[in-house]
Parts: sequence; structure tokens; C-alpha cells
Amino acid sequence: SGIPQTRIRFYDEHPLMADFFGEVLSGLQQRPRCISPKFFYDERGSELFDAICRTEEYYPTRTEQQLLQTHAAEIAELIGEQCLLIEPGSGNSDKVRLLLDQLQPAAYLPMDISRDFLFQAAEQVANDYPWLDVYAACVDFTAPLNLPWCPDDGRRLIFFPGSSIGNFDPGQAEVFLRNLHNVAGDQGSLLIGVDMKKDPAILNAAYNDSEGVTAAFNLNLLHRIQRELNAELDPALFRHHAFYNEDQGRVEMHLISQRAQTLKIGDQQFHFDKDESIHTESSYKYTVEEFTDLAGRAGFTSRQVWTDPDQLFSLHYFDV
Ligand code: AVI
Repeated sequence: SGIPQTRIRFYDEHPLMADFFGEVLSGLQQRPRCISPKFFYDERGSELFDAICRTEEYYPTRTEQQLLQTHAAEIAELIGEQCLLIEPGSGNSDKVRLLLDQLQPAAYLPMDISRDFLFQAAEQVANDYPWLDVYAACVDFTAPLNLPWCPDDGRRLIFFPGSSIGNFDPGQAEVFLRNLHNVAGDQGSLLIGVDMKKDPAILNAAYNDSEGVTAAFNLNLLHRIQRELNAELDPALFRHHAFYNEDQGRVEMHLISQRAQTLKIGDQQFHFDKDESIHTESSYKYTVEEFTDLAGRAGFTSRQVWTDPDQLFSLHYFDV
């Protein structure tokens, strides 16, 4: 028949449905209140994140794409042989396409928390690169990784673009990088995109785009809580707030209660004062030196760093 056969293998760890409820409740009980940014990425949230990447103000995506395109041949040379290309948090798998022709990996292993999104993205990659084996895994990559679905022959290249590493606190980032160091194995490498410290005006604009896409992305978390946890809450009574915190070296995103109100989730009630916030995301920014040191503490050795002429974004290549 003319129906293309899917060649992807799909591994499903069924991450977090149970955790969502528990983590939201415990996060709202804390002071300051917080919810993990990993919960942004339901189907709608993943779509909104893609839309953020296309806004005028959000420079990281296009800057990193440019770096990948420009240096793909050099990256392939650094690997030196056919690799297994592993991508935690692969989302729409757009960026990996900039590497596949040069790298010619033996297999591509995307992993993401957003199941349908992952499945579609993995299928599209498999259709567009018929020579490539694709092993997709629906997992929460913030939990310890052991990759039972990964073939165990071949050098591993872990690809972690987009400055997703910035969404961990530095202490957690080090633990996570050590985890990636284990996953990389004896001969492995890490290709990682890291957003750089820069003029706060550029950062503030990037997280407050004029079309309001980032605001919708942040507020979608409340829609998700309302829908999936049957919460009594009105997302319209909160507003998006994002700013660069220079002391901490991070952009913070918050949801701010526009008035005093009480939310009900399950049998619990949460009273909010007017202007009280829920901290939903931190996005840490690093100088090249700061990040090289951080990865060094996790066991990685720097081989190469590429940055754009405006020093907005960095792409690091490490060996184990
Ligand atoms: C996925 N992550 C690296 C993005 C960031 O910039 O921290 C998520 C994001 N939040 C608001 N805009 C984009």
C-alpha cells in the first residue's frame, strides 16, 4: 500500500500523571509558591513554546540554529565516527535536522515528556531521513535516566540544545549533568546549547514578547491545572510577570494573583493575597567560563565552544 510504514520504536515510561497533582499541591504550599516548569509542556504548552521560538524577541532559537548550521561539519569531525544521537527534551525535533546529514548517526533517540508531540515529531524525522533508526522514549528526563531502550553499541552523543539546562537551578544542573555524564558512557560527548548573560533589556524583551505568546505559555499552566486537576480557579485572575534577576543571573517567570482569592484543588484550599506570586520558571544565563566550570564539576572536559558575533548564545562541545 502507499501508506508509509512507521519505522520508529516507541518506549513509554508513562511519566508523571500522578506526580502532577502531588507536585502542584506541595509547590503551592511552599513559600515562595512554585510549580516546576516541566509542567508547562502538555500538548498546548508544547505548541505555545514552538510559537515563542518564532517570536521576534526570542533570539535563542534562531541564534542556536545558526550556530548548529555553521558548525555542523566541525561537530561531525569532533565525533569522528558514527554515533548514537540522544536528545533529552527533543520537543519538535527541529534542531537535530541541522545535524543529521553531517553526522549520519546510527540511530536517533529523542525523549520527551509530551507523548503525542514526541510521537509525531519522531515519525516525521523517520519519514524525512529514511536511512535513520529512531528510538523515541516518553520519559521525564529530570528523573534519573538509564535508557534501557538504547542500543549499547556505538559512541553516544548527547544533544541538549535550547538552553534547557538553564531551567535547572545550578545545583540541580550539576546533578543533571553528572547524570548525562553517566548516560554518555566511556567514549561519549555532550553538545549543549547555553544562553549567555547579556544586556538585561534583551532578556526582558525575550520573556515579554509583544504578541503575548510567552504570557499565554505561562498562563496555560493554570488552564492545565484547572482542567486536569479539576481545580476551582480562574486563570484570568492571574497575570504573567517575567524579569531578569541580575543578582541570581536568571530570568524568573511568575504568575501573579491580580486580587485576593482562594483556589480549590481536590480537598485543599489556597489563599492568595493580591499580588502574591507563583514562581513557575527560572532560566539561568551563563558566561562561557561559568558554564565550562559547571560542566567540569560534573566530569566533562571542554573541547570546543562556539558563540555568535553578538555573544547572545553559546554552543559547547564536551567529552566525558
Ligand atoms: C525551554 N526553556 C529553555 C525556555 C527558556 O527560555 O527558559 C522556556 C521558555 N520560557 C519562556 N520562554 C521560553
